[in-house]
Amino acid sequence: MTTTFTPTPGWLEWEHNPSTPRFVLPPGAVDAHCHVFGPGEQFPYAPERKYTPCDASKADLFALRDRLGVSRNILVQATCHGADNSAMLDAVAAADGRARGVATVRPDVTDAELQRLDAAGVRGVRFNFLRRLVDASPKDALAEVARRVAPLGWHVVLYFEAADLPDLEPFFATLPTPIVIDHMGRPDVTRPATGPEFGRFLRFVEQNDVWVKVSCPERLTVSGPPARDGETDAYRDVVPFARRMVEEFPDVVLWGTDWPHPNLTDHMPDDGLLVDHIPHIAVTEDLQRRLLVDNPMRLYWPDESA
Ligand code: 0GY
Repeated sequence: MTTTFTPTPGWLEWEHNPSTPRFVLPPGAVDAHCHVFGPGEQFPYAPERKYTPCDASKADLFALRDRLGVSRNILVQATCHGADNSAMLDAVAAADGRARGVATVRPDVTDAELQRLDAAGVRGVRFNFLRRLVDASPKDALAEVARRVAPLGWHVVLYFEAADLPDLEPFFATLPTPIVIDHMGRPDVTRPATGPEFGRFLRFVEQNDVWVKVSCPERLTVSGPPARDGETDAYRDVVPFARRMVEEFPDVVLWGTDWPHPNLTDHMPDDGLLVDHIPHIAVTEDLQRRLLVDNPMRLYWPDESA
């Protein structure tokens, strides 16, 4: 018997007809943060989930990839699938070597399972600290997961909000793996990009083995999305943060769409316009190549990296 899932009320469906970007991505560009959701009938959502998404299949993802001119994807396990990585692994397997995965595992995961995930293309685990998405995991359980995956050469992807960084920073600094931070640590973009809060984040990046995704302007913006013509306003309040990150840390920044954009109720971004945001934050071809190709290749496909 299959189960039918009804998306959480108020949930916006992802954009099925994104504009074709004006900005042409360089050959080999990697979307380093995206998800697949279900389909629920084939890959049921986790009983402990905090939301039920609209289905977003691997075929939908690959269609978007080709529409945007992306070459490769990093599929990040979303909380609605809990620690059942099957939908993500199914998509990575279907991508013909053009995708890698970031999984969720529990501390009691077996070595055999970790080996299986590694062989399937997983290169990291994700720790999520957003209270609206997950119940808090004890730090010692997370530390145990990090200890278990470190020998595989994996990294830990961290999702947290800027206000929580002071509390979490001592724990992050103990992790024995490289760290990848989602969405620039979710800064409050009503504060200055030159102010002490973002400064603290930049210091943390400087002092640790950290990579940063300059992703999700659509989640961070307060001024709102660009007009459909893309030129009028490229998420302008987010630009100073992302641009500072890209210019001060050109060798550890990554970019991603965050498709299919879970948990958005105000506006659903046009993924074509998210691509058009890139030249506003990485203003030279050299910075664009590092952000979109060189850095993600070094992290996820080191054997093929130039
Ligand atoms: C994201 C976004 C979110 C959700 C998840 O794992 C998840 O459920 O990541 C969010 O609601 O902010 O950026 O991937």
